[in-house]
Amino acid sequence: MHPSLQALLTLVPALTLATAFAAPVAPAASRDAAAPDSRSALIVVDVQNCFVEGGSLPVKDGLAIVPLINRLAPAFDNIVVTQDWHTPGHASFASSHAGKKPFETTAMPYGTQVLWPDHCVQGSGDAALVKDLKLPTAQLIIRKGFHQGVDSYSAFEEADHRTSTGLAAYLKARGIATVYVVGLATDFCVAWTALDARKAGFRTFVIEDATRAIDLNGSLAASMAAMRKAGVQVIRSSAIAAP
Ligand code: VGL
Ligand code: ZN
Repeated sequence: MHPSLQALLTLVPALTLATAFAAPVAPAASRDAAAPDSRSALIVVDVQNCFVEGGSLPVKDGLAIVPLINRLAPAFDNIVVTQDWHTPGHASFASSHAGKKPFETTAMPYGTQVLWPDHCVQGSGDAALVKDLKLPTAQLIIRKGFHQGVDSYSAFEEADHRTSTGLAAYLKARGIATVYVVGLATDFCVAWTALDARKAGFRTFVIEDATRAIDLNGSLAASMAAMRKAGVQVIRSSAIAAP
Protein backbone atom coordinates (compact mmCIF):
# COMPACT_ATOMS: atom_id res chain seq x y z
CA MET A 1 0.00 0.00 0.00
CA HIS A 2 1.31 3.44 -0.88
CA PRO A 3 2.08 5.22 2.42
CA SER A 4 -0.05 8.27 1.65
CA LEU A 5 -2.89 6.03 0.49
CA GLN A 6 -2.61 3.88 3.58
CA ALA A 7 -2.87 6.90 5.86
CA LEU A 8 -5.89 8.10 3.93
CA LEU A 9 -7.63 4.74 3.87
CA THR A 10 -8.00 4.95 7.64
CA LEU A 11 -10.02 8.11 6.99
CA VAL A 12 -12.34 6.75 4.38
CA PRO A 13 -15.68 7.95 5.85
CA ALA A 14 -14.26 11.47 6.26
CA LEU A 15 -12.81 11.31 2.76
CA THR A 16 -16.05 10.26 1.18
CA LEU A 17 -17.53 13.41 2.64
CA ALA A 18 -14.57 15.49 1.51
CA THR A 19 -14.75 14.22 -2.06
CA ALA A 20 -18.48 14.90 -2.15
CA PHE A 21 -17.58 18.57 -1.80
CA ALA A 22 -14.51 18.42 -4.04
CA ALA A 23 -14.10 20.93 -6.84
CA PRO A 24 -16.20 20.18 -9.91
CA VAL A 25 -14.65 18.76 -13.04
CA ALA A 26 -12.59 21.30 -14.99
CA PRO A 27 -14.77 23.35 -17.35
CA ALA A 28 -14.11 23.54 -21.09
CA ALA A 29 -12.44 26.94 -20.56
CA SER A 30 -9.48 25.13 -19.00
CA ARG A 31 -8.77 23.27 -22.26
CA ASP A 32 -5.59 25.25 -22.98
CA ALA A 33 -4.21 24.86 -19.46
CA ALA A 34 -4.60 21.11 -19.80
CA ALA A 35 -3.30 20.86 -23.37
CA PRO A 36 -0.31 18.56 -23.90
CA ASP A 37 2.82 19.96 -25.56
CA SER A 38 6.09 18.50 -26.86
CA ARG A 39 7.30 18.11 -23.27
CA SER A 40 4.27 15.99 -22.27
CA ALA A 41 3.93 12.22 -22.14
CA LEU A 42 0.86 9.99 -22.02
CA ILE A 43 1.33 7.02 -19.66
CA VAL A 44 -1.07 4.20 -20.52
CA VAL A 45 -1.24 1.95 -17.47
CA ASP A 46 -1.97 -1.78 -17.67
CA VAL A 47 -4.58 -1.88 -20.44
CA GLN A 48 -4.16 -5.66 -20.60
CA ASN A 49 -6.49 -8.59 -21.10
CA CYS A 50 -6.12 -9.52 -17.40
CA PHE A 51 -7.83 -6.29 -16.33
CA VAL A 52 -10.77 -6.21 -18.75
CA GLU A 53 -13.89 -8.28 -19.26
CA GLY A 54 -12.92 -11.97 -19.61
CA GLY A 55 -9.55 -11.50 -17.87
CA SER A 56 -8.24 -12.91 -14.60
CA LEU A 57 -8.74 -9.70 -12.55
CA PRO A 58 -11.38 -7.81 -14.52
CA VAL A 59 -12.01 -4.17 -13.71
CA LYS A 60 -15.67 -3.32 -14.22
CA ASP A 61 -16.25 -1.66 -17.61
CA GLY A 62 -12.50 -1.70 -18.31
CA LEU A 63 -12.88 -2.09 -22.08
CA ALA A 64 -14.84 1.17 -22.28
CA ILE A 65 -11.68 3.23 -21.92
CA VAL A 66 -9.96 1.74 -24.98
CA PRO A 67 -11.61 3.92 -27.68
CA LEU A 68 -11.03 6.98 -25.47
CA ILE A 69 -7.31 6.25 -25.14
CA ASN A 70 -7.07 5.62 -28.90
CA ARG A 71 -8.61 9.06 -29.45
CA LEU A 72 -6.27 10.78 -26.95
CA ALA A 73 -3.09 9.24 -28.36
CA PRO A 74 -2.66 11.47 -31.46
CA ALA A 75 -2.44 14.52 -29.15
CA PHE A 76 0.84 13.17 -27.69
CA ASP A 77 4.38 13.12 -29.14
CA ASN A 78 5.47 10.81 -26.32
CA ILE A 79 3.59 7.70 -25.16
CA VAL A 80 4.70 5.14 -22.58
CA VAL A 81 2.78 1.91 -22.00
CA THR A 82 2.97 -0.25 -18.88
CA GLN A 83 2.28 -3.94 -18.41
CA ASP A 84 1.70 -5.74 -15.12
CA TRP A 85 4.08 -8.68 -15.63
CA HIS A 86 4.14 -11.22 -12.83
CA THR A 87 6.07 -14.43 -12.35
CA PRO A 88 3.98 -17.58 -11.91
CA GLY A 89 3.41 -17.91 -8.14
CA HIS A 90 4.03 -14.19 -7.59
CA ALA A 91 3.90 -12.94 -3.98
CA SER A 92 0.88 -10.73 -4.80
CA PHE A 93 -1.22 -13.81 -5.66
CA ALA A 94 -3.49 -15.18 -2.91
CA SER A 95 -2.69 -18.66 -4.21
CA SER A 96 0.92 -18.18 -3.05
CA HIS A 97 -0.19 -17.76 0.60
CA ALA A 98 -1.61 -20.77 2.46
CA GLY A 99 -5.12 -20.10 3.76
CA LYS A 100 -5.51 -16.74 1.99
CA LYS A 101 -8.25 -15.78 -0.44
CA PRO A 102 -8.20 -13.11 -3.15
CA PHE A 103 -8.86 -9.56 -1.91
CA GLU A 104 -7.61 -10.37 1.61
CA THR A 105 -4.36 -8.76 2.74
CA THR A 106 -1.08 -10.00 4.15
CA ALA A 107 1.95 -8.35 5.74
CA MET A 108 4.96 -8.17 3.44
CA PRO A 109 8.38 -6.80 4.47
CA TYR A 110 7.51 -3.59 2.59
CA GLY A 111 4.02 -3.14 4.04
CA THR A 112 0.46 -4.40 3.67
CA GLN A 113 -0.15 -6.26 0.43
CA VAL A 114 -3.58 -6.87 -1.07
CA LEU A 115 -3.71 -10.44 -2.37
CA TRP A 116 -5.10 -10.86 -5.86
CA PRO A 117 -6.28 -13.70 -8.03
CA ASP A 118 -3.43 -15.04 -10.21
CA HIS A 119 -3.18 -12.45 -12.99
CA CYS A 120 -0.97 -11.04 -15.76
CA VAL A 121 1.55 -13.89 -15.79
CA GLN A 122 4.57 -13.13 -17.98
CA GLY A 123 4.12 -14.18 -21.59
CA SER A 124 0.49 -15.31 -21.20
CA GLY A 125 -2.35 -14.08 -23.42
CA ASP A 126 -3.91 -12.71 -20.22
CA ALA A 127 -0.91 -10.36 -19.83
CA ALA A 128 -1.01 -9.12 -23.44
CA LEU A 129 -2.16 -5.60 -24.22
CA VAL A 130 -5.82 -5.35 -25.22
CA LYS A 131 -5.96 -6.02 -28.95
CA ASP A 132 -8.03 -2.96 -29.82
CA LEU A 133 -5.64 -0.56 -28.10
CA LYS A 134 -4.14 1.41 -30.99
CA LEU A 135 -0.93 3.14 -29.94
CA PRO A 136 1.29 2.86 -33.02
CA THR A 137 3.54 5.72 -31.84
CA ALA A 138 4.19 4.44 -28.28
CA GLN A 139 7.92 4.37 -27.67
CA LEU A 140 8.46 2.49 -24.43
CA ILE A 141 6.83 -0.42 -22.63
CA ILE A 142 7.60 -0.62 -18.92
CA ARG A 143 7.00 -4.04 -17.42
CA LYS A 144 6.57 -4.16 -13.67
CA GLY A 145 5.88 -6.64 -10.88
CA PHE A 146 8.37 -9.16 -12.29
CA HIS A 147 10.31 -9.65 -9.06
CA GLN A 148 8.81 -12.72 -7.40
CA GLY A 149 8.61 -11.24 -3.89
CA VAL A 150 7.68 -7.60 -4.58
CA ASP A 151 4.58 -6.08 -6.15
CA SER A 152 4.71 -2.92 -8.26
CA TYR A 153 1.55 -0.91 -8.81
CA SER A 154 3.55 2.17 -9.78
CA ALA A 155 5.23 2.57 -13.15
CA PHE A 156 8.03 4.44 -11.35
CA GLU A 157 9.07 2.26 -8.43
CA GLU A 158 8.30 -1.11 -6.88
CA ALA A 159 6.27 -1.48 -3.70
CA ASP A 160 9.46 -1.74 -1.63
CA HIS A 161 9.86 2.00 -2.41
CA ARG A 162 13.50 1.29 -3.24
CA THR A 163 13.66 -0.38 -6.62
CA SER A 164 13.26 2.03 -9.51
CA THR A 165 11.83 1.05 -12.88
CA GLY A 166 13.95 3.78 -14.49
CA LEU A 167 10.88 5.58 -15.85
CA ALA A 168 11.53 8.94 -14.14
CA ALA A 169 15.09 9.05 -15.46
CA TYR A 170 13.90 8.07 -18.94
CA LEU A 171 11.25 10.80 -19.02
CA LYS A 172 13.66 13.41 -17.68
CA ALA A 173 16.32 12.42 -20.23
CA ARG A 174 13.66 12.97 -22.90
CA GLY A 175 12.84 16.45 -21.55
CA ILE A 176 9.37 15.50 -20.32
CA ALA A 177 7.89 17.85 -17.71
CA THR A 178 4.23 16.83 -17.69
CA VAL A 179 2.59 13.41 -17.63
CA TYR A 180 -1.01 12.39 -18.29
CA VAL A 181 -2.01 9.07 -16.74
CA VAL A 182 -4.81 6.83 -18.05
CA GLY A 183 -5.62 3.12 -17.76
CA LEU A 184 -6.39 0.49 -15.13
CA ALA A 185 -7.02 0.56 -12.34
CA THR A 186 -7.73 4.11 -11.10
CA ASP A 187 -7.28 3.24 -7.43
CA PHE A 188 -4.19 1.02 -7.74
CA CYS A 189 -1.74 1.26 -10.62
CA VAL A 190 -3.02 4.59 -12.01
CA ALA A 191 -3.06 6.27 -8.57
CA TRP A 192 0.34 4.95 -7.47
CA THR A 193 1.83 5.99 -10.81
CA ALA A 194 0.35 9.49 -10.56
CA LEU A 195 1.49 9.90 -6.93
CA ASP A 196 5.03 8.83 -7.82
CA ALA A 197 5.01 11.13 -10.85
CA ARG A 198 4.32 14.03 -8.49
CA LYS A 199 7.08 12.78 -6.15
CA ALA A 200 9.48 12.78 -9.10
CA GLY A 201 8.51 16.40 -9.86
CA PHE A 202 6.31 16.00 -12.94
CA ARG A 203 3.23 18.12 -13.49
CA THR A 204 0.64 15.36 -13.39
CA PHE A 205 -2.83 14.91 -14.83
CA VAL A 206 -5.12 11.91 -14.48
CA ILE A 207 -7.71 11.73 -17.24
CA GLU A 208 -10.49 10.35 -15.10
CA ASP A 209 -12.91 9.08 -17.76
CA ALA A 210 -10.03 7.14 -19.35
CA THR A 211 -9.62 5.08 -16.16
CA ARG A 212 -11.76 2.53 -14.32
CA ALA A 213 -11.47 1.43 -10.67
CA ILE A 214 -11.44 -1.81 -8.68
CA ASP A 215 -12.84 0.05 -5.60
CA LEU A 216 -11.94 -2.27 -2.74
CA ASN A 217 -13.05 -1.09 0.75
CA GLY A 218 -13.21 2.58 -0.23
CA SER A 219 -9.97 2.54 -2.22
CA LEU A 220 -11.36 4.70 -5.04
CA ALA A 221 -12.34 7.63 -2.78
CA ALA A 222 -9.08 7.29 -0.83
CA SER A 223 -6.97 7.29 -3.98
CA MET A 224 -8.76 10.30 -5.47
CA ALA A 225 -8.25 12.24 -2.22
CA ALA A 226 -4.58 11.22 -2.05
CA MET A 227 -4.02 12.31 -5.64
CA ARG A 228 -5.69 15.68 -5.19
CA LYS A 229 -3.74 16.27 -1.98
CA ALA A 230 -0.49 15.51 -3.84
CA GLY A 231 -1.33 18.06 -6.55
CA VAL A 232 -2.46 15.64 -9.24
CA GLN A 233 -4.91 17.43 -11.53
CA VAL A 234 -7.95 15.34 -12.36
CA ILE A 235 -9.41 16.19 -15.77
CA ARG A 236 -11.74 14.72 -18.42
CA SER A 237 -10.69 13.57 -21.86
CA SER A 238 -12.83 16.30 -23.44
CA ALA A 239 -10.23 18.81 -22.16
CA ILE A 240 -7.75 17.27 -24.62
CA ALA A 241 -9.51 15.51 -27.47
CA ALA A 242 -12.93 16.21 -28.94
CA PRO A 243 -15.33 13.35 -28.18
C1 VGL B 1 -3.28 -3.75 -10.58
C2 VGL B 1 -4.00 -5.06 -8.86
C3 VGL B 1 -2.96 -5.93 -9.05
C4 VGL B 1 -3.51 -2.54 -11.43
C5 VGL B 1 -2.21 -4.60 -10.79
O1 VGL B 1 -3.06 -2.53 -12.60
O2 VGL B 1 -4.16 -1.59 -10.95
N1 VGL B 1 -4.16 -3.98 -9.62
N2 VGL B 1 -2.07 -5.70 -10.02
ZN1 ZN C 1 -0.62 -7.15 -10.46
